[in-house]
Amino acid sequence: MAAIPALFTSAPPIRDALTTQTSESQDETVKVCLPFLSGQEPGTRNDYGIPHLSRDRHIKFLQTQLGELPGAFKAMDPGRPWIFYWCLAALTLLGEDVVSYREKLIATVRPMQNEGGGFAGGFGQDSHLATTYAIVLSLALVGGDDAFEVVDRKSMWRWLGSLKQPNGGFQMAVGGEADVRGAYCAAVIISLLNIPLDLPTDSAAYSAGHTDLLSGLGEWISRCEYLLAPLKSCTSHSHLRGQTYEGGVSAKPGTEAHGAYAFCALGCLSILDSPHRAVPRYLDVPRLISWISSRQNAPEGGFSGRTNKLVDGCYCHWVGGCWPLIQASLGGPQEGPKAEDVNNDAAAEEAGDHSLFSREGMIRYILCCCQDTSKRGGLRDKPSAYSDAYHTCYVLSGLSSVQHKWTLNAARTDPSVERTDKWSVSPFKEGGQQIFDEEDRVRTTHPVFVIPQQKAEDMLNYFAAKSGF
Ligand code: FPP
Ligand code: K
Ligand code: ZN
Repeated sequence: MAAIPALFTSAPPIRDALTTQTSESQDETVKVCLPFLSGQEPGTRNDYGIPHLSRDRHIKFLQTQLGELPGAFKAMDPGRPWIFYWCLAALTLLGEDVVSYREKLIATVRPMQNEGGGFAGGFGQDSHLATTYAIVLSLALVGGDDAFEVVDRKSMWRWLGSLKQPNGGFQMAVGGEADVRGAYCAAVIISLLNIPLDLPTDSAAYSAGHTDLLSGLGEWISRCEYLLAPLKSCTSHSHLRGQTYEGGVSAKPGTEAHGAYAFCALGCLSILDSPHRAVPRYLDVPRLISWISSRQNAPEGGFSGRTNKLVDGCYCHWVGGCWPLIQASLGGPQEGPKAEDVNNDAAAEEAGDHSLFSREGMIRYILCCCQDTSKRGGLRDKPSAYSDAYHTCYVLSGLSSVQHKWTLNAARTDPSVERTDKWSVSPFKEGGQQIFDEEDRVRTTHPVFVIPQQKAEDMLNYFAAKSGF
C-alpha cells in the first residue's frame, strides 16, 4: 500500500496560539477526522489507503428515505420536494434508474402546484422558488412527456414575474426575501422550462423599467459580492463591484460570504451567458478564486462554507462544484481531452493536473470521512454527524465533480435566445494516477443544472419546441 501523504494524516504545522471557541471546534474536527483519514478505522481500503464507495448501502439508505414518505395528500411538510430531488439525484449518481418513480412523483407533486403558478411544499401552501426548483429538477430526473406536462408554464411565467424585483433580484416567495438562491433557482427554472422572458406588464420590475425576467440579474448578483463598507469609500473600483473584503458571495448585499451562495451566483451567471463572459463581467474572479481556495482545509481535505468554520461534506458540492464553473470562466471554450488520451496514463500524466484545488484532499475527505459504512448507509457532513438525504446528494455530486473534468466546448452565439452552452465531460485522472478504484466512480452531473446532462437536455429540448405557451 502506498503511504498516505502526511498532509492528510497530521495536524497543521502552523497554528494560531490564541485559543477560542472557533479554534477548539476546529481542533475537535481534526481529531474526529484523523483516524478516518489515516486508515485507523476498520474496513477495506484500496492501495492508496482509501475506503471503497459503499454503493449498495447508500442506495438502500436513499430508497428508505424516499419510501418512508407518506401518501400524496397526507403530509404538509414544506421540505418534501427537496427529499425527492436529493434522493432521485443521488440514486442517479449511484447509477440507479429512477424512471420507475415517475408515476408516484407525478401524483405527489401535481397537487402541490398552485393556480397562481409555481409549486408549494405541500397541498394548500404558498408557492416557493426553492420548492419549485426541487420539483422541476425531480421531474427532469424521472423524465418523460407526462412528467414535463405537469408544469403549467403560463402560470409559472406570471408567478416568476411577480417575484422579480425592481432591483433585478427574485423573491423566494411573493412578499418574501430576495437572495442569491432565488436568482439561481429562477434562472434554472426559466432555462429548463423555456419560459418566455417578456415580463408580465403587471410586474413591479416592469414598472421599474425592466423588460425581461433576467434583466438586471447579473448586476444584482454583483452587489452580493461580500462588501466591507468602510473599504468601499477608499477605492477606485467600479461602482458595481465595490471593494470586496473576502472575495466571496453573500446571500444578499451586505451579508457574510458563504460557499452555497458562491455556487448559486456562478450557476446563475452561467445561465445568463457563457461563464467566461458572464462571470468576469459581474464578479471579481481573482478575489473569488482566493476566497474559494481558502475554503479547503488540511488535513481534512474537505471544504468549509465560510471563514473560520468547519469542513462539511455538503460543501464538496457548494464549494467543490464551483471549480468547473471557475475553470470555464478562466479558460473559455476549448476542446476537451481526446478520448485516447483520457485512458492513457502516460498522456494523462504529461497533461498534468491543472486543478486549482487538491482533488486528492477532496476525494479523501469524501470517501474516508463522509460515508456511513454501517448498515444505515448514506453520506454525511463529517464523521460525528448522521447521514441524511441532503448530504448524500451533495457529497455524491461533489464526488462526481472531482472524479470528472467538465469542458466548456462551445459558447452560445446569441445569449438573448440561447440559454445554454455545449459542455463535454471526461473521467479525470490526477496526473495519470487515480487514487480511487474505477468501481468507485459515480455518474456525471451537469455543472450548472446538477442533474445528468442528458436529463437536462431532454427537458430543454421538450420545451424548446414550444414557442410561447
Ligand atoms: C449556514 O449554515 C448555511 C448557509 C448560510 C447557506 C445555506 C444555503 C444552502 C445550503 C444553499 C441553498 C441553495 C439553493 C439552490 C436553494 P450553518 O451555519 O449551519 O453552516 P456553516 O457553519 O457551515 O456555515
Ligand atoms: K454546516
Ligand atoms: Zn452540510
